[in-house]
Amino acid sequence: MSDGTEAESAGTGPSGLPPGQAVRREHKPLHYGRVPSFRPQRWDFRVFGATESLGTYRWDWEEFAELPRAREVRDFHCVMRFSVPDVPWGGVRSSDLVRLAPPAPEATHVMAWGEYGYSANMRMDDFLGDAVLLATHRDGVPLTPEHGFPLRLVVPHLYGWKSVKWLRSVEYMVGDRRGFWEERGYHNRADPWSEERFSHQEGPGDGPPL
Ligand SMILES: Nc1nc2c(c(=O)[nH]1)N[C@H]1C(S)=C(S)[C@@H](COP(=O)(O)O)O[C@H]1N2
Ligand SMILES: [Mo]
Repeated sequence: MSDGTEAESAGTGPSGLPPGQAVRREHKPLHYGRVPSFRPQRWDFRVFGATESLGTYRWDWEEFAELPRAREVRDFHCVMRFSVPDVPWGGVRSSDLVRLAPPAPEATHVMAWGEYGYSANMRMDDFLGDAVLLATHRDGVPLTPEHGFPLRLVVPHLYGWKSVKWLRSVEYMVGDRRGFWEERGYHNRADPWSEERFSHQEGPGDGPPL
């Protein structure tokens, strides 16, 4: 019984969300462990590992604030089956960071490190995705502590656990290694459009052996 409107495409929700996701407008903070306190004198952000120079890059809070800034509005998809539509983020583009801290040609993946050792791995091309930000702002104001103040990664095209809150460093890697949730049963890549939720769904070559 067609009313002339387009049928939903298979596996995709009516709102254009990835399959298996429902809208939740309120961005309820979700994380493992406690919210760290920010001490600007002690805070730094580092890029290390397989850099082109083999050296480590470091910015203190004042220096980080001088980096070029950008904005992106993107849906945010958590593996717990909710999506927050149209989240406005502000911060530094991963592509600008990589320009300032060039990786060695052999670097294929990155590990994003948060406070307390939380981590998430991703391919270099996912890290360099066009809307990926090292975000300091949400809705035009600084992040709240629960949402990652002073700095978080936002990788909107992958499930939310890759968007590391309280980001402190990025490690360039030659080859892949699993991060915190990727070692604990979650999918190595985490593409929500393919519902890459769990590690048991991985095919050969999707990630390092568990
Ligand atoms: N450091 C850290 N970052 C984290 C998490 C965490 O437990 N620790 N949880 C992730 C998960 S599962 C999601 S869905 C998002 C939630 O972001 P929000 O709290 O801003 O909604 O943060 C991600 N980043
Ligand atoms: Mo999540």
